[in-house]
Amino acid sequence: MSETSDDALADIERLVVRADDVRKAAPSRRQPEAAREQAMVLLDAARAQLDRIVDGEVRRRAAARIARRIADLDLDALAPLLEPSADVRRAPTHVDDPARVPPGQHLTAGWPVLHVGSVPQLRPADVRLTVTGRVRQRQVLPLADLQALPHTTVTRDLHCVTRWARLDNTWTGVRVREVLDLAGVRPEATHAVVSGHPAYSTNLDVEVLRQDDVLLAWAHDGAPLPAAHGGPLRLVVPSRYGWKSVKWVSEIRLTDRDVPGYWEERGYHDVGDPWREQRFRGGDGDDEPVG
Ligand SMILES: Nc1nc2c(c(=O)[nH]1)N[C@H]1C(S)=C(S)[C@@H](COP(=O)(O)O)O[C@H]1N2
Ligand SMILES: [Mo]
Repeated sequence: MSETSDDALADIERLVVRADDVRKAAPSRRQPEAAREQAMVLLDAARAQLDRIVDGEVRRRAAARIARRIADLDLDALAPLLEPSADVRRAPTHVDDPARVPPGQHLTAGWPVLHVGSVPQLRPADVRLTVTGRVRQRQVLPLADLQALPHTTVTRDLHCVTRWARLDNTWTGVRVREVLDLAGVRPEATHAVVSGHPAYSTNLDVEVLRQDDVLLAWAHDGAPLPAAHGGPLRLVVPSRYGWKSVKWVSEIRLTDRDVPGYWEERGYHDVGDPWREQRFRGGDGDDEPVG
């Protein structure tokens, strides 16, 4: 490995260890919030070193080590959003069958709003979904055309990698499968990169996209999807962590290999199955030092 890469890994290791110390000490500080912010600054500094790592695999492993800590800090910061909110139905916070909740998830009554960047204000008339890449016939579908296809309604749980879960979300939309069939997926297409505003993307298996409950949704609990939650149109992939459910979805690009998206480039797992706790790369609880 190159010298810069080695230096970057050593810097990251040092910053991560300091961030862990600061976070551990936070509850006993007079201002726990300030301590957590300090930990976040250290982790941001660690993340800034990633570009210096030449090897893509090594970079993504190091990114994962940082990402799992940022996710934990995010959950602390999200606390107020986990409470019941005025604008949405209160979600159940206990279950009769504990096996219904994937490992490490905590039930929330409210519906947190989580995304990178700010909420794009899209008029329904401006929404287009492009289906492109390894397809026979590229499609550019206005929202009205999608809504003219057969509708499906499913009730599913939403699991965020930062450990909150919202049960019983009722989504209405069109199955992605329906749209893929319009475009005609070529046999060599194994994966897709799904993109959304502003400059967000994620990777998914074609097989997953074809599942019965994978929708392009425009309604939640019978009401139009609020802009903050991805309205007018979002992807919903119930079998994966929430980061795969792209809000303000704009494109599905079929590919003949797995191309990491926004968070996957930053250390999140390529698959992201909550039942297997595939939160970050390097997998299931594995957190080897990078340096
Ligand atoms: N376009 C876009 N979609 C996104 C994200 C994002 O940053 N940008 N964040 C994802 C994450 S991490 C989660 S948990 C869910 C959250 O959806 P919600 O804000 O409706 O709860 O949206 C996902 N979709
Ligand atoms: Mo998330």
